[in-house]
Amino acid sequence: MTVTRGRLIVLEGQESSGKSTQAPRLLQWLADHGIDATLLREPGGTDAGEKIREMVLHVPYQLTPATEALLFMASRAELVDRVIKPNLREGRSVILDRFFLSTYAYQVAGRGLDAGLVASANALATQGLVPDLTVVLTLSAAARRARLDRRGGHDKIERAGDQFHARVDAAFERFLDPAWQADHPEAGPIVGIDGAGTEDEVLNHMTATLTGAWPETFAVSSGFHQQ
Ligand code: T5A
Repeated sequence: MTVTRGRLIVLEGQESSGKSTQAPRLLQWLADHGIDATLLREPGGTDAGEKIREMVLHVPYQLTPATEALLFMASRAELVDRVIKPNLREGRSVILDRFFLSTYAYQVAGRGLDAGLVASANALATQGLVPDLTVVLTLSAAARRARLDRRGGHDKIERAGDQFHARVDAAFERFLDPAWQADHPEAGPIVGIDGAGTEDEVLNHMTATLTGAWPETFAVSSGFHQQ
């Protein structure tokens, strides 16, 4: 029996844009359409990845930008090889809360690392795995700050300052440009969705985007088809 490869759907965007709120809702929506999927997040998802997550987000000492980038990519290499690729091969789709666009946004645009060097290191981590679709949730800086303040408990990157986050915002906006996507085939198709609505509104936009991307899948509700 031929097993159809699952699809990799990535959620991206700034802190508090709503990724972790929407990811389980999207997982449920896929299940309601008969699609077997699993939810993963970066950094993390493996034993090594969880240790790296603690180190990169919560230790009190400073890391150099290169160390920070390499740690995110080391967690990614573990997750891609040990978890994501096996799931996709077995026909299970993966919803991934952050992937390498985060490294491009935070470590390249935010911290100022060289884009080409980071892309090369990232290629080692991803082993050529291209997302089938990336959804970038967008949210204004003011709305983001209000959500972060309501929630409290900021990690190291959330505390990085307004100018840093403005560069990250600009990067996520740039990723939506078709010309940028044409120059970055490793990223696959990327769409932006306004994260400012209610949780239901945002989910509806996301599911409409998936239905638009794969009408044959959701028309018959029978699982993803190989293209
Ligand atoms: N990072 C990560 C890098 O620098 N480089 C990398 O390569 C990678 C992979 C990860 C950090 O690491 C950085 C980026 C991050 O700074 P994290 O905690 O795993 O940190 O991820 P974050 O994305 O930062 O998690 P957040 O929780 O901050 O953001 P989310 O998941 O986008 O937001 P969410 O869903 O948790 O919502 C935040 C708050 O808003 C509310 C929620 O209830 C919550 O309180 N909310 C809404 N309120 C009103 N209306 C809605 N529609 C709402 N949706 C959510």
